[in-house]
Amino acid sequence: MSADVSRLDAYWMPFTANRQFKQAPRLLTRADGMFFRDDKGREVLDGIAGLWCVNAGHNRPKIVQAIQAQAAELDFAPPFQMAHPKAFELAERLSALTPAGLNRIFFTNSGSESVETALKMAIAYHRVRGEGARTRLIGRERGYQGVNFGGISVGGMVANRKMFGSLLAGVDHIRHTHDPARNAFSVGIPPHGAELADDLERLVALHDASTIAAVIVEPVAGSTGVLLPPQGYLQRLRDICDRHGILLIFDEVITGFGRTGNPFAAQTFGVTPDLMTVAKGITNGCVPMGAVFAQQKIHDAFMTGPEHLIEFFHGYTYSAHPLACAAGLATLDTYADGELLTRAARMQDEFAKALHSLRDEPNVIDVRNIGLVGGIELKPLPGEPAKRAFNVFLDCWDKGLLIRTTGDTIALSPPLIIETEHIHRIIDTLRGALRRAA
Ligand code: PXG
Ligand code: PLP
Repeated sequence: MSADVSRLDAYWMPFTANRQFKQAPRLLTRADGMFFRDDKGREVLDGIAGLWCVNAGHNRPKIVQAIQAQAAELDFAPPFQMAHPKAFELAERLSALTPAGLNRIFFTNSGSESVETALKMAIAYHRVRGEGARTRLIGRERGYQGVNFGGISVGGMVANRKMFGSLLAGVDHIRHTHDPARNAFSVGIPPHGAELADDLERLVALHDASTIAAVIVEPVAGSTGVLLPPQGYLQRLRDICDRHGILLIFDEVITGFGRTGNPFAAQTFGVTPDLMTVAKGITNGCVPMGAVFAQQKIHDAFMTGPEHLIEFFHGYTYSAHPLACAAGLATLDTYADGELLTRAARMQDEFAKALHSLRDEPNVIDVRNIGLVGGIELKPLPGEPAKRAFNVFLDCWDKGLLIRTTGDTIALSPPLIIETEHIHRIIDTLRGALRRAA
């Protein structure tokens, strides 16, 4: 396609440097397995599973066929006071994969919607139990909970918050866990910082537990630069929540569906939340869908009052959309066929070794890894934060590799079908780009 600006004007692109992009558009036109193709027919290795979502790789036949067949059979079914069979089937299948007790599934269409849903569920849960004063929501600095108002309020990425006014009232944040002074170049889970969870006790002392509904954290923070929880940190958060009757929400939009070596990071870390938000890998990124997994006790608390009345005044036109449910079922089949939800555990040592081989390349100040997630933090160019990493991104694209950058951290999250040859190709390409960016 030609870079005719008149054809590029109308599309206001999300989270994109629009003017820079439109001068030299990067257009993807096909995908299969580990690879994209661009509009010039070049092969581009997908180092980030699309956007942390195409966990089984691209163009998987079962998923493609399921979507095609569903579109011809039932295009839409209203989700309020009505349903279609695959919504129940998918919820049952998912509830068999989730950590203990998270067996009530509420469908949404994105991670952002899942977060809004979980926050509302938490506040309403306390209210239906007669603890209506518990309305405060606690997030974490450097957290990413999507882009809607609840999510940016509990989130902790400054650029995503500062333009948008006063946000939700009654929100506070615990400290983030990024501590390169003590943990730089840790292989896997960093050793130092479990005590950072005690920051929640500080907020309990300030606000009183009786005003706090929930705490939401990503088990591993993705968007903000692959920040891992220190050893013992998540368990400590769980214990503090239990002590004070606060619900613990894990935002597993990125970590869900195999990224850390188990179906969910809650299983990898052995800590079970009260609510879990997911999206992305639930349909292998093929049809927009998200979900909230709730402990049965939370669901059951709503099931009171006259039976003909709606219990939870919340839902989306496209909740449990037939195309998404069909894609979700075929995605779970595809994950099962390839044992993909535990494959990251089998690949992580090899992946970690390759990643950490970059530690002595120019300007690398930290390397972080878990499962099939990697973070490579670079020293910023003086006075130009994020530019060095963006230059590496552009260089990799030029050499046929798609990576993701956030600030000066490079994030890798390849499809879980990755093989040794792809790992080498990713690392070799990155190594060259890091040297050229020096
Ligand atoms: N929570 C978490 C933890 C996420 O990672 C969302 C919520 C929002 O999901 P939706 O589907 O509304 O985008 C996310 C999304 C990146 C990147 O490059 C990460 C996300 C989205 C876009 C880019 O790190 N995560
Ligand atoms: N705005 C208007 C005017 C609507 O009628 C609706 C849904 O009916 C919405 C927003 C919400 O849309 P959705 O259910 O797709 O989130």
